[in-house]
Amino acid sequence: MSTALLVVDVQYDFLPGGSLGVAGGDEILPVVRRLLDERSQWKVVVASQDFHPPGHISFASSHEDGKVFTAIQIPNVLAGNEPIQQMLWPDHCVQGTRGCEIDESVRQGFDHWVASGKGFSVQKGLKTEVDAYSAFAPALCVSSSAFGTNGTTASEHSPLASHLLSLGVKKLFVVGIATDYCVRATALDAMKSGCFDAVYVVREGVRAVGGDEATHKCLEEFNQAGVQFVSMEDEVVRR
Ligand code: VGL
Ligand code: ZN
Repeated sequence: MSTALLVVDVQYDFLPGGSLGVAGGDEILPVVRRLLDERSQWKVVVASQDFHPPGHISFASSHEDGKVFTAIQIPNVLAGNEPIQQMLWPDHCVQGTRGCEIDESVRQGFDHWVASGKGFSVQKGLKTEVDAYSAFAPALCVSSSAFGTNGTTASEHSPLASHLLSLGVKKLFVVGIATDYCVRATALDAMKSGCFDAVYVVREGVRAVGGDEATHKCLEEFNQAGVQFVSMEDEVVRR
Protein backbone atom coordinates (compact mmCIF):
# COMPACT_ATOMS: atom_id res chain seq x y z
CA MET A 1 0.00 0.00 0.00
CA SER A 2 1.27 3.47 -0.83
CA THR A 3 0.43 4.87 2.57
CA ALA A 4 2.78 6.41 5.14
CA LEU A 5 2.46 7.18 8.83
CA LEU A 6 4.14 10.28 10.25
CA VAL A 7 4.42 10.37 14.05
CA VAL A 8 5.15 13.95 15.12
CA ASP A 9 7.17 14.73 18.27
CA VAL A 10 5.85 12.15 20.74
CA GLN A 11 8.63 13.16 23.14
CA TYR A 12 8.68 13.24 26.94
CA ASP A 13 8.83 17.05 27.12
CA PHE A 14 5.45 17.24 25.29
CA LEU A 15 3.83 14.60 27.49
CA PRO A 16 2.29 15.36 30.92
CA GLY A 17 5.17 15.93 33.36
CA GLY A 18 7.41 17.26 30.60
CA SER A 19 8.67 20.84 30.45
CA LEU A 20 6.09 21.67 27.75
CA GLY A 21 3.64 18.95 28.73
CA VAL A 22 0.42 18.97 26.68
CA ALA A 23 -2.75 18.07 28.59
CA GLY A 24 -4.01 14.65 27.52
CA GLY A 25 -0.87 14.01 25.48
CA ASP A 26 -0.52 10.61 27.12
CA GLU A 27 -3.99 9.66 25.86
CA ILE A 28 -2.67 9.43 22.32
CA LEU A 29 -0.05 6.80 23.23
CA PRO A 30 -2.28 3.70 22.85
CA VAL A 31 -3.58 5.12 19.58
CA VAL A 32 -0.07 5.69 18.21
CA ARG A 33 1.01 2.24 19.37
CA ARG A 34 -1.98 0.71 17.61
CA LEU A 35 -1.11 2.51 14.39
CA LEU A 36 2.50 1.32 14.74
CA ASP A 37 1.41 -2.30 15.09
CA GLU A 38 3.65 -4.42 12.92
CA ARG A 39 0.66 -5.87 11.11
CA SER A 40 -0.19 -2.40 9.77
CA GLN A 41 0.36 -1.98 6.07
CA TRP A 42 2.49 1.17 6.07
CA LYS A 43 4.88 1.55 3.20
CA VAL A 44 6.98 3.74 5.46
CA VAL A 45 6.80 5.11 8.99
CA VAL A 46 8.46 8.43 9.88
CA ALA A 47 9.00 9.70 13.43
CA SER A 48 9.88 13.37 13.84
CA GLN A 49 11.67 14.82 16.83
CA ASP A 50 11.92 18.40 18.03
CA PHE A 51 15.69 18.57 18.52
CA HIS A 52 16.93 21.87 19.92
CA PRO A 53 20.41 22.95 20.96
CA PRO A 54 20.71 24.62 24.38
CA GLY A 55 19.94 28.34 24.14
CA HIS A 56 17.53 27.87 21.22
CA ILE A 57 15.77 31.02 20.02
CA SER A 58 12.33 29.60 20.92
CA PHE A 59 13.24 29.34 24.61
CA ALA A 60 12.06 32.23 26.82
CA SER A 61 15.26 31.68 28.80
CA SER A 62 17.31 32.72 25.76
CA HIS A 63 15.88 36.24 25.85
CA GLU A 64 16.27 38.95 28.43
CA ASP A 65 12.84 39.38 30.08
CA GLY A 66 11.48 36.60 27.84
CA LYS A 67 8.13 35.28 29.11
CA VAL A 68 6.92 31.80 28.28
CA PHE A 69 3.78 31.51 26.12
CA THR A 70 4.15 35.06 24.79
CA ALA A 71 5.25 35.99 21.27
CA ILE A 72 8.10 38.33 20.40
CA GLN A 73 9.42 39.67 17.11
CA ILE A 74 12.69 38.29 15.84
CA PRO A 75 14.54 38.70 12.53
CA ASN A 76 13.82 35.93 10.03
CA VAL A 77 17.37 34.91 9.18
CA LEU A 78 16.03 32.80 6.30
CA ALA A 79 14.31 35.75 4.59
CA GLY A 80 16.29 38.96 4.71
CA ASN A 81 15.89 39.42 8.46
CA GLU A 82 12.28 40.47 8.08
CA PRO A 83 10.59 40.57 11.45
CA ILE A 84 8.53 37.47 12.29
CA GLN A 85 6.57 36.37 15.36
CA GLN A 86 8.25 33.83 17.58
CA MET A 87 6.39 32.14 20.40
CA LEU A 88 8.52 31.72 23.51
CA TRP A 89 8.46 28.34 25.25
CA PRO A 90 9.96 26.76 28.31
CA ASP A 91 13.25 25.05 27.47
CA HIS A 92 12.20 21.80 25.78
CA CYS A 93 13.52 18.92 23.71
CA VAL A 94 17.15 19.83 24.25
CA GLN A 95 19.43 17.38 22.44
CA GLY A 96 20.78 14.73 24.78
CA THR A 97 18.16 15.21 27.51
CA ARG A 98 15.48 12.70 28.47
CA GLY A 99 12.79 15.22 27.53
CA CYS A 100 14.00 15.04 23.94
CA GLU A 101 13.55 11.29 23.75
CA ILE A 102 10.56 9.69 22.07
CA ASP A 103 8.23 7.90 24.51
CA GLU A 104 9.64 4.45 25.15
CA SER A 105 6.49 2.51 24.19
CA VAL A 106 6.17 4.43 20.93
CA ARG A 107 9.86 4.06 20.22
CA GLN A 108 9.59 0.29 20.61
CA GLY A 109 6.72 0.18 18.13
CA PHE A 110 8.70 2.40 15.79
CA ASP A 111 11.93 0.40 16.11
CA HIS A 112 10.26 -2.56 14.46
CA TRP A 113 9.76 -0.45 11.34
CA VAL A 114 13.33 0.81 11.45
CA ALA A 115 14.62 -2.76 11.74
CA SER A 116 12.64 -3.82 8.67
CA GLY A 117 14.01 -0.88 6.67
CA LYS A 118 10.66 0.90 6.55
CA GLY A 119 11.15 3.41 9.34
CA PHE A 120 13.27 6.49 9.73
CA SER A 121 13.38 9.57 11.90
CA VAL A 122 13.62 13.28 11.16
CA GLN A 123 15.02 15.86 13.55
CA LYS A 124 14.05 19.52 13.33
CA GLY A 125 14.78 22.77 15.11
CA LEU A 126 18.51 22.15 15.17
CA LYS A 127 19.55 25.66 14.21
CA THR A 128 19.90 27.94 17.23
CA GLU A 129 18.49 31.01 15.50
CA VAL A 130 15.53 29.43 13.64
CA ASP A 131 12.48 27.57 14.94
CA ALA A 132 10.97 24.79 12.81
CA TYR A 133 7.54 23.37 13.54
CA SER A 134 7.12 21.43 10.29
CA ALA A 135 8.79 18.09 9.63
CA PHE A 136 8.80 19.21 5.99
CA ALA A 137 10.78 22.39 6.63
CA PRO A 138 13.46 22.39 3.96
CA ALA A 139 17.05 22.65 5.10
CA LEU A 140 16.04 22.70 8.75
CA CYS A 141 15.78 18.98 9.27
CA VAL A 142 18.26 16.16 9.36
CA SER A 143 17.30 12.57 8.99
CA SER A 144 18.52 9.11 9.84
CA SER A 145 18.02 7.97 6.25
CA ALA A 146 20.14 8.64 3.20
CA PHE A 147 18.13 11.54 1.85
CA GLY A 148 18.90 15.00 3.05
CA THR A 149 21.14 17.83 2.11
CA ASN A 150 23.20 16.39 -0.72
CA GLY A 151 21.03 17.84 -3.44
CA THR A 152 19.96 14.57 -5.01
CA THR A 153 16.28 15.33 -4.55
CA ALA A 154 13.94 17.61 -6.48
CA SER A 155 14.77 21.03 -5.14
CA GLU A 156 11.25 22.40 -5.12
CA HIS A 157 10.22 19.95 -2.42
CA SER A 158 11.51 19.49 1.08
CA PRO A 159 13.84 16.50 1.50
CA LEU A 160 11.15 14.57 3.37
CA ALA A 161 8.46 15.25 0.76
CA SER A 162 10.82 14.28 -2.06
CA HIS A 163 11.80 11.10 -0.30
CA LEU A 164 8.21 10.02 0.34
CA LEU A 165 7.37 10.91 -3.25
CA SER A 166 10.25 8.78 -4.53
CA LEU A 167 8.96 5.84 -2.45
CA GLY A 168 5.59 6.15 -4.15
CA VAL A 169 3.72 7.30 -1.07
CA LYS A 170 0.32 8.66 -2.05
CA LYS A 171 -1.47 8.99 1.27
CA LEU A 172 -0.03 10.42 4.45
CA PHE A 173 -1.45 9.93 7.95
CA VAL A 174 -0.27 12.33 10.66
CA VAL A 175 -0.51 11.88 14.45
CA GLY A 176 1.38 13.37 17.40
CA ILE A 177 1.89 16.52 19.43
CA ALA A 178 0.98 19.30 19.23
CA THR A 179 -2.08 19.66 16.99
CA ASP A 180 -1.79 23.47 16.94
CA TYR A 181 1.98 23.67 16.31
CA CYS A 182 4.05 20.89 14.82
CA VAL A 183 1.18 18.65 13.66
CA ARG A 184 -0.55 21.67 12.11
CA ALA A 185 2.56 22.93 10.32
CA THR A 186 3.50 19.44 9.15
CA ALA A 187 0.06 18.52 7.80
CA LEU A 188 -0.41 21.87 6.04
CA ASP A 189 3.08 21.67 4.50
CA ALA A 190 2.44 18.10 3.35
CA MET A 191 -0.71 19.25 1.59
CA LYS A 192 0.99 22.31 0.11
CA SER A 193 3.87 20.22 -1.25
CA GLY A 194 1.51 18.67 -3.78
CA CYS A 195 3.34 15.38 -3.30
CA PHE A 196 0.37 13.48 -1.85
CA ASP A 197 -3.10 12.55 -3.05
CA ALA A 198 -4.42 12.85 0.49
CA VAL A 199 -3.25 14.00 3.92
CA TYR A 200 -5.08 12.81 7.04
CA VAL A 201 -4.80 13.88 10.67
CA VAL A 202 -6.17 11.23 13.05
CA ARG A 203 -8.18 12.98 15.76
CA GLU A 204 -7.61 10.43 18.54
CA GLY A 205 -3.88 10.58 17.83
CA VAL A 206 -3.33 14.31 18.42
CA ARG A 207 -3.56 16.82 21.29
CA ALA A 208 -3.20 20.62 21.26
CA VAL A 209 -1.23 22.99 23.50
CA GLY A 210 -4.24 25.32 23.35
CA GLY A 211 -6.86 22.66 24.12
CA ASP A 212 -10.26 22.31 22.42
CA GLU A 213 -10.43 25.88 21.20
CA ALA A 214 -7.09 25.61 19.40
CA THR A 215 -8.06 22.20 18.02
CA HIS A 216 -11.24 23.70 16.60
CA LYS A 217 -9.32 26.49 14.89
CA CYS A 218 -6.91 23.98 13.38
CA LEU A 219 -9.84 21.93 12.13
CA GLU A 220 -11.07 24.89 10.12
CA GLU A 221 -7.62 25.44 8.67
CA PHE A 222 -7.32 21.76 7.79
CA ASN A 223 -10.70 21.92 6.09
CA GLN A 224 -9.69 24.98 4.08
CA ALA A 225 -6.44 23.36 3.01
CA GLY A 226 -7.95 19.97 2.16
CA VAL A 227 -6.32 18.12 5.05
CA GLN A 228 -8.82 15.51 6.28
CA PHE A 229 -9.48 15.19 10.02
CA VAL A 230 -10.45 11.53 10.45
CA SER A 231 -11.23 9.11 13.26
CA MET A 232 -9.70 5.73 14.10
CA GLU A 233 -13.20 4.39 13.48
CA ASP A 234 -13.27 5.65 9.91
CA GLU A 235 -12.91 3.15 7.11
CA VAL A 236 -9.92 5.02 5.67
CA VAL A 237 -7.89 4.38 8.86
CA ARG A 238 -9.07 0.83 9.51
CA ARG A 239 -8.12 -0.49 6.12
C1 VGL B 1 6.25 22.09 19.34
C2 VGL B 1 6.17 24.04 20.54
C3 VGL B 1 7.52 24.20 20.42
C4 VGL B 1 5.51 20.91 18.77
C5 VGL B 1 7.61 22.23 19.20
O1 VGL B 1 6.13 19.83 18.60
O2 VGL B 1 4.30 21.05 18.48
N1 VGL B 1 5.53 23.00 20.00
N2 VGL B 1 8.24 23.29 19.76
ZN1 ZN C 1 10.38 23.26 19.86
